[in-house]
Amino acid sequence: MRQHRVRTVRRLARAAVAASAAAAALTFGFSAPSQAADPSLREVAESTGRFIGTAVNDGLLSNGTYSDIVSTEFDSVTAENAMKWEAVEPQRGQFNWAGGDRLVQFAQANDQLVYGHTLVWHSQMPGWLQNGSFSNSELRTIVTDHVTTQVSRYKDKVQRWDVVNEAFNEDGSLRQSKFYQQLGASYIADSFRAARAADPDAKLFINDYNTETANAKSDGLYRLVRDLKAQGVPIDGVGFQNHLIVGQVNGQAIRQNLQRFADLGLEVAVTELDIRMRMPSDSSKLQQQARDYRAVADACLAVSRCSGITVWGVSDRDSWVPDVFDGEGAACPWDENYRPKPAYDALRDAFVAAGGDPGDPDDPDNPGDPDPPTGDCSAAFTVSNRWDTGSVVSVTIRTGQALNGWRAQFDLPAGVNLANGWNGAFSQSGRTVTVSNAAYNGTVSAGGTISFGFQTSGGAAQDGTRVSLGGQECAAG
Ligand code: 9MR
Repeated sequence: MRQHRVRTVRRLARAAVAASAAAAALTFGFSAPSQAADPSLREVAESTGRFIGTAVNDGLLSNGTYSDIVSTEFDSVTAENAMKWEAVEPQRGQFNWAGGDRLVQFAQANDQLVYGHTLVWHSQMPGWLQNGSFSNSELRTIVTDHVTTQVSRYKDKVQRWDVVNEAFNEDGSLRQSKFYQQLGASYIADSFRAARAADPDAKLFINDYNTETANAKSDGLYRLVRDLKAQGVPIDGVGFQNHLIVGQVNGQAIRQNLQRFADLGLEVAVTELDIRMRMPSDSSKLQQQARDYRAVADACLAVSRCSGITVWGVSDRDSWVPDVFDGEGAACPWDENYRPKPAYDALRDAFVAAGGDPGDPDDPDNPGDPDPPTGDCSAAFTVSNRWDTGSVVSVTIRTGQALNGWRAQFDLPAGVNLANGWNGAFSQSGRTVTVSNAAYNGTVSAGGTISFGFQTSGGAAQDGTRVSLGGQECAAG
């Protein structure tokens, strides 16, 4: 977002980070983080039309230093554990939404997207499911009911879901999970269909690890998603976890692999990035780690359908790595004392190099991009969810002529502000909101559609608001 208001708010927020970090240092006995750079990661990412996210550990949100970094540096959050099946449905049919709801509220308060993780996964299943014995048809109903209930709960609040997680063996065959053993591969298509029915606007992903480059496992994943698409199964994207090792990152191979999935017409995303090293860390390992982070970020940014990057944890203090890999750690962009590491700078540099420096919007030398031309258009502006102080809107524009880059505009009611948006780069000036294409959805064929969505704060948007495309008002439609 380019508007001055947002930047000012964020500058103030960063000052608050420094202040509360100093307070936290007294409380927790570690030193205050050095001031993170300005503009923040989320600002440079938003200017490229991509998101930058982090896994969030629910228990740490009450730590001011932690939550300040999450809110000021990231525009997307993923629940590290709170939305997993064992957390959400600990007893059959009894749901515990506390952790997930907290994260969604945090995201709404901080203008962030939510990446939902994860609906159907062989790991972290509740005991009743793991150990229970069910007929095939009962198990199918259990799976689709769970997907339906959870996606419905967070309809219009979670923009992307890892519907199926880690379905593959290393050799590219499907993992012998309880789901696969009883239901065969059909559990995957059924899960996606249930998710689409519950929230038609959420982007539906399949997510896995060790699939970052071309290998037997990613080949198996490729064949599956190609076939799902061919069968009309509602899948939108593929998540690549990217739990990597310092010194073993091949950016070019990652880019090529992202591109082959993108060429199937799918969104791709880096969903769980961390890059671990053998401990103790030293400055040469940290420098290599920074180069490796940069390589992954550059790979995503080189692929127009790569919508964003999520890191798996803010700081080395919070990471899952040391618990699982003996003698390894220091995998995150912030260190144990919440100080940004060279890896943090590398991520920022990657977005800036991809055109992500928002610059100063008050600078007359920074006029923004010219309006691309458009022909006739019709637009549906639909408020899909509203509450006292906000709303969720989805906009679909049909264009009469082929576009290579687009810019849409509309007005919000007085006092209503744009909070966050997806599938476009958003800015607000007065009541007017301008949305231009993200890197991955600028090309639209004649008769094709543009879809984006956003949340408001301060009040609700109005159903049926008129939209213009390239300066021409679109018909209602
Ligand atoms: O980071 C998560 C850790 O706290 C949990 O104990 C663990 C349980 O399996 O899951 C970790 O997150 C995993 C993610 O959900 C799926 N991909 C691999 C991640 C790291 O194990």
